[in-house]
Amino acid sequence: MAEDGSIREEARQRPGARGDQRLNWWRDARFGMFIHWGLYAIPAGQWRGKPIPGIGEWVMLRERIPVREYESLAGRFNPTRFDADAWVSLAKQAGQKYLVITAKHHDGFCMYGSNETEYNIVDATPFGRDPMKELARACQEQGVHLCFYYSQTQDWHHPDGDGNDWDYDDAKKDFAGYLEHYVKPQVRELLANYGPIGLIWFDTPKRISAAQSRSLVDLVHELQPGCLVNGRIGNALGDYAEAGDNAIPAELFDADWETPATINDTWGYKHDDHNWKSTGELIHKLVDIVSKGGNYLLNVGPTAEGDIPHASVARLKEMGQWLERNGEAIYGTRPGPLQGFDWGRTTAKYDTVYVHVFDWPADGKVRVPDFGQNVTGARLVADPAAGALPLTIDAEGLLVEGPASTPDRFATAIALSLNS
Ligand code: JFZ
Repeated sequence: MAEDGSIREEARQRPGARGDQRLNWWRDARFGMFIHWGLYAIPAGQWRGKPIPGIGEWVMLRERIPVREYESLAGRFNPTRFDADAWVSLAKQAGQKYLVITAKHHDGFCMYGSNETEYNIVDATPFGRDPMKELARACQEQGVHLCFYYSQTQDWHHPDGDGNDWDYDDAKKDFAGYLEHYVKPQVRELLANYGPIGLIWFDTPKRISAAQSRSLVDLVHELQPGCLVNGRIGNALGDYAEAGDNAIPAELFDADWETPATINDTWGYKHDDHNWKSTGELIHKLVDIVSKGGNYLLNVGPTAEGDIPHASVARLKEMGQWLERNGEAIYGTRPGPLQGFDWGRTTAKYDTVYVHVFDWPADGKVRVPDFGQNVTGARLVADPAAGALPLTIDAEGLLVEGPASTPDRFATAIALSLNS
């Protein structure tokens, strides 16, 4: 799964998903918000005063923290600054059309009110609220698709879940029983109690057989036919392929796929990870992914108080402002006809091809190689008032004359109208 080559293989095996109309909203969305939030936000990358390398939400496994000791974090979890409306509004402002949040990550702690275990945010924390209920309401109100991340194989808290071999004997685990009597009832809860769910994001499909993956996919579709399942349900099943974390395929990939990605280097909040990608890098990645037919699922890791780190907020808002100007060239688009050139990317929609220019030429003259279609006009997507741009066609292709000064410091989208 780690290399983009393997999502190709996985997608090749996935039966007929390409024509599935249930994915239409997701295909048009192109950009989503991932939220990794759980007890691991309290240690925030440190344990017993020592920094723990690696991704923050893995601290329990990394340090082989005994269940009884890790559990005690719940008694301290009180994110009073959590504000569902503000989180969903941030996603909106960022131009993200769906939101995927950790209902249960590998540490096994349920971030929603579950009847299957008391190890959940409502019953085990001083906070006592169900953030998923609040997010479900806010998402409904603001028109964002709510989706749940659910760790179906790894559960370091459950005696029969995968991953914890320091508290539990691996050889004695009843993984099938865990799936049947714990995972499935929890998936039922998530699909019964929070309204329409856009998709369930499963992860790390180790130990799970094809029959087991299939029965989970079937359960999701039976409970909510419109709810999608991501590729990490395992065994080349699910409705779309998942790339490796932060991995972007080198070339156009004609399938439904998504890249989950971090803004810094962790999913769960770590207070010493300040390795933030710049807004320009993030926008280029978004354009790159969309130009190759994928979706970008970009993560934030809120703190134990319930705040989304300011560095993330600032970048997301700038991305949203760029999308406010250039969204026409992103949402609802499909890969463009020109692939594999270094100064930009192309996307396409109906009778328009969008050329996203990363490096604006000093003289404002953009040369677009011929792509075999009849281009009748050019305009700047972000600046309709500028009108038609002078366009010349010769043997080499198109010459579009834009302004000499860079129109957009992140990327400039030029719309080329086609005569069809
Ligand atoms: C998984 C989780 O273990 C991690 O905590 C986080 O939730 C992330 C989104 O997903 O980590 C993975 C899963 C798959 C790959 C890499 C990390 N992969 O295929 O490259």
